[in-house]
Amino acid sequence: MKNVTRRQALKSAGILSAGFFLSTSATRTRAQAAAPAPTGPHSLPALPYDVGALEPHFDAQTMEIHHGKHHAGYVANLNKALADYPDLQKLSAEELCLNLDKVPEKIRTTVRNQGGGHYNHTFFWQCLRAEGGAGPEGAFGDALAEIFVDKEIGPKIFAERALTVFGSGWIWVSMGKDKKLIIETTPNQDNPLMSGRQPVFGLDLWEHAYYLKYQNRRADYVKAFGRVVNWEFALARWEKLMA
Ligand code: MN3
Repeated sequence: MKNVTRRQALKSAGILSAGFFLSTSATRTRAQAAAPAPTGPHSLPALPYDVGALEPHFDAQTMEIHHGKHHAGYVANLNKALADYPDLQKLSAEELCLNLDKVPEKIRTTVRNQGGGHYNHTFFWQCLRAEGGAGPEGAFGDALAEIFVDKEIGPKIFAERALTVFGSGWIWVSMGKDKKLIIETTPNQDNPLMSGRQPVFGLDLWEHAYYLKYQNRRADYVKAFGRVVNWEFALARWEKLMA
């Protein structure tokens, strides 16, 4: 009964009319005129926690701007870039990152930057958690220890590598086809997917991710990250990739 009512409501609102499903640019223009919010295949996912949940390590204002403005901007610009490419609109941000060579040259750089930005931030929010706790034990802990030297994420190689990124970029722990973990850095909004690897967790090193609270002190920001790593998420990623 509920479904029928909902269907009738949608029908009377014109949403179920045949024209709505036509992906012509005329239809899209009308839809945009009716709703100025970013439309398109990609949408901004909600943060999996409150903007203030990671205080005092990551401050609420930074999280709010980072998610609500920066990430939202990547989503809006990605949708804009894909407006005339209905086939590409069917691909997820991950699929776009994995298939950049199939994206027409005209929009390839934009899709790389904006699609990468959308994928990276969606991934990054999941890498964070209030009171992330101690690093993982077991086989994942051992695999990490090999690249971190010890299980502390803050002081060793990860942090040193994070400081070597010049300009804007990311640092990742990622897995190649050989199932080995590596630490890698990427410029701009590039990510491991674009080089045939899968991210296990990552850290945004753009100044917009930390400047309000830490100004130029990137090392302090990386150290703070060590307190809010969502190790459950990282472990789940690792287990899935190892399977
Ligand atoms: Mn960012």
